[in-house]
Amino acid sequence: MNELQIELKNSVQKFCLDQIEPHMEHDDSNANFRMEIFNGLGQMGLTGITLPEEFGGANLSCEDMCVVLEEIAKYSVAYAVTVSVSTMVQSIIEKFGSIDHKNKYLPKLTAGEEIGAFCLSESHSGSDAASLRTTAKKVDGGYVLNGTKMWITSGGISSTYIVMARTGDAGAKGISAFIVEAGSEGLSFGKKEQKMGWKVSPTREVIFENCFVPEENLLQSEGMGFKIAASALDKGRVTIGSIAVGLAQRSLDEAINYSLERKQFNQAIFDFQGLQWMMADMATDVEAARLLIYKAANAIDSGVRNSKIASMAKMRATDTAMKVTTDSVQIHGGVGYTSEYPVERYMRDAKVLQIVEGTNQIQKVVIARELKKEYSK
Ligand code: COS
Repeated sequence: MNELQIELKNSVQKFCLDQIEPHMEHDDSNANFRMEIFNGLGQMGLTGITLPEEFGGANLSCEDMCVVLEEIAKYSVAYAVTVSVSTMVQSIIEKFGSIDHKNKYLPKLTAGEEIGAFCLSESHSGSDAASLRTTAKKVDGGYVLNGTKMWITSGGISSTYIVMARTGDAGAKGISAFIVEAGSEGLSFGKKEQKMGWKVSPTREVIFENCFVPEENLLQSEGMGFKIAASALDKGRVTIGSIAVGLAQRSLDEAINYSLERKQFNQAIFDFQGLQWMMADMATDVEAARLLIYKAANAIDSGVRNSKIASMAKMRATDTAMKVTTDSVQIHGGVGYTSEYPVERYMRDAKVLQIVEGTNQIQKVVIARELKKEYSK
């Protein structure tokens, strides 16, 4: 880590210890999202880290963003994910939007006054994203959207929705991307999903019923929607991976600290070689996952398309989080399974990391396709 990253990490840690950690147990039980925490992260310049300064961003690298997200995730995966997805939305607007889009939407998003949401999945199109059925019919002056998006992170609390909808034929080339504002007529939200983890972050259906979207809210041109979504996911997968690294690191910290204190058979349980080997494996896996995330982040920072390394990093980091959080509960024994200790929450928060932004099985599809391309040249 460079000096700036160490400084960033320390200030994020202080904010999280003061503002987030004290609420986590209560808010997890009550599925309570606090907008003031997100606003606070915004005031620290953390909600638009990679965006240019002219739109209120911090103009930092993707690697810097990974350092920040890793640190937030040690205290709350939910707020880290809210920042990650909202920044993905900003990156889409910054890369594919017009100057008017950027001036209109970015400043409040980068400042953390508002949140952005990414709407791709539908009930029958999760992994097979190109089969989505939400339609955008061309009408005078714009498009009319109809359909339902599922499992949308920050649904209902976001101001700006990037929505992929079908303007053309079946398949990826018939999909377009739109900016839809909260409060648009015909936009509503389904029930909050009752989830295993990520309870603080609201996940909802986003419903479009004859929702009119002005023509200027089409991003790029008709048919570009799938490419816009896929390239955004290349970044989103890396940032999700960095959140997994933070969660895994925190779970490892908890396991080591507990095992140094807990005594059985007249010694700290850390001193049993069986547990030492577990913790050595956990520490090695976390370190390896972090290095892969940094490599993928560096590829983004150098502007090289990075689908293969992004998928590798997302898969390895999130599988590591699942394994390390599970082992941390195991090391804690009976109390680890109760809410007296936070490690049961960490294990619940880990699971969906293997599913969101493309399941880890889909990451293998992406990796294998890229390998085939490389080796067929
Ligand atoms: N960047 C830019 N363009 C990309 C791209 C990327 N990362 N990935 C694909 N594209 C382009 C392709 O080049 C292709 O364009 P051309 O036909 O002009 O070459 C187009 O997009 C369609 O791509 P492809 O043919 O690979 O589409 P598929 O339907 O075969 O994609 C997978 C299959 C599995 C890769 C895709 O559906 C996927 O990623 N699914 C998971 C979805 C997901 O992550 N959902 C989570 C939602 S957010 S929680």
